Amino acid sequence: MPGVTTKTQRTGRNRKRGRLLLGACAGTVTVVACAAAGELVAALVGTASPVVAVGDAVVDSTPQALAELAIALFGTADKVVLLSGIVIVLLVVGGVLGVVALRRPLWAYAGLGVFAAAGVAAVFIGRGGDTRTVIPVLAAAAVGALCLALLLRAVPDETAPAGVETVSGPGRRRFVLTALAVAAAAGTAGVLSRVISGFGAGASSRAALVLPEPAVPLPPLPRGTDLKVPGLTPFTTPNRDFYRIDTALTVPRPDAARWRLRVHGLVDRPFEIDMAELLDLPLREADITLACVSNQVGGDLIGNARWLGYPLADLLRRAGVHADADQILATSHDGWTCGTPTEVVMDGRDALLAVGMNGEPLPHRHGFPARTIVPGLYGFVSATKWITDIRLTRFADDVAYWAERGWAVEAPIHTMSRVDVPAPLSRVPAGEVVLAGVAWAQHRGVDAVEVRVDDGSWVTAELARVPGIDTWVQWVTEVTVEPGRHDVEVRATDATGRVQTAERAEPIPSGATGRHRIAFTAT
Ligand SMILES: Nc1nc2c(c(=O)[nH]1)N[C@H]1C(S)=C(S)[C@@H](COP(=O)(O)O)O[C@H]1N2
Ligand SMILES: [Mo]
Repeated sequence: MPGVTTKTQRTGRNRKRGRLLLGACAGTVTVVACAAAGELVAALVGTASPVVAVGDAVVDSTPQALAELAIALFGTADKVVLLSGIVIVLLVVGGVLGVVALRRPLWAYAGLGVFAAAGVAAVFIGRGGDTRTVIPVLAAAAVGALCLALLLRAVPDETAPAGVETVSGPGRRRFVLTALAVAAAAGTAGVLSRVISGFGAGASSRAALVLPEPAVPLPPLPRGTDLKVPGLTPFTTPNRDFYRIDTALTVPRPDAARWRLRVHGLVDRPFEIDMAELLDLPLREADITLACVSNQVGGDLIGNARWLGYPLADLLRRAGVHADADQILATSHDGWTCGTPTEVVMDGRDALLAVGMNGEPLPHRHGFPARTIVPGLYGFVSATKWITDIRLTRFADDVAYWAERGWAVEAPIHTMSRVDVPAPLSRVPAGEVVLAGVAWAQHRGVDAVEVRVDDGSWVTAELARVPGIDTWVQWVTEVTVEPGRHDVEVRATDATGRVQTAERAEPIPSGATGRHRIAFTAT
């Protein structure tokens, strides 16, 4: 009868809807179990988890424009956003698979198979190419199939007479209990995987690592490197505040005891060195400010630390570099690559294979157990974290990770300055106002910093002391301003006499240029 719904029809429809819901639930719980199993097995095997493997593949094959958009939108939270996106997609796809499974279980299992195949493909697309990652992928798929079978069996039968096995009766209870049990098992596996990777060999080997005294120590920082102006960036960036940029979705934690660095390629005497041997070498300290090429004018992807390490030049001399090897191609534990001009590393500057940062072993986020650091070059062409391999080659023959994606091959850090005080858009009392900030021109040194208010005349700021030419320098000055809104602009002059350009350039391909300008209100 059109327009009229009978009671039986209604219960039938409700029951159907309830079943669909249970199916979707079975699918999502299955996916959660898959992911958890993947995490756990990955932690046990010591490889990337399937979700991270897929994320790596996405990162590595994302077109440059999209990657930039993601960074512009989410900044350093881009990793979290990407991983959350993957998880959401997985949950939705799981729900759909679950619904499909009610009618066509085989299709759902085939869907799981497609998942597994995509995971395996991701392992081979992503950098690193640690084929052992296939193990957690397959384990996840197997656990998924098992859980799906379990959950499907618990979904009450559609054809059962009402009151016996209905979706609202004991049948549903059985399903809910099964789903809860699977979810609890997944939760336990997830927590366990965190515990295992957290207390894994990498973590304990960092705790156990004792840095030797430097053979060539630096004196303490000269008095007056830090002007201690409130709101001004400290001269030394504490490790926990140091910016982190890398393509790794989860922080690699290589085991220092098993770490080896191979030096090979266009050299006379290729060799390998392990951590014990490296720590036995005469290490030196260097104050170096590291900056990211993606840093915008006024941005904070820059930090300064006292590094402890062995001169890269000495390491290369030990290998005997061929005259035509113009590129040092470094590779990290997770397969990222970095190309540095050989000439720059050999020119006498403090280019280091670093093991220490501000008096402690490198934090995992900053490349434990060893990384390179080259004063004067942006990080993407010089500062390989979790380094495992150095191959001498030629720029004509090998292209590093970011160069392949449109970034520059050679990338010296631009002369740059930033206003920290007053904070942009802040309110300060009118009259005498303190202006302060930092300026940098690594390996050239900053000779002068000038500021001007409201496009007036340039005022020379006072510079703090610095231990050398490889760090940033704090600057400070005082101006008198009327109540109202004001602009502050800053420019640095480096020791080669070059004044920081006003010409605006985007970070890609070789670093942003232009001058930092902030506005504040005097009241
Ligand atoms: N293994 C690895 N090392 C890496 C990167 C990376 O993606 N992977 N990124 C580089 C970039 S772009 C920068 S700016 C510096 C940042 O070092 P930090 O995270 O210790 O500040 O690391 C460099 N070393
Ligand atoms: Mo960077």
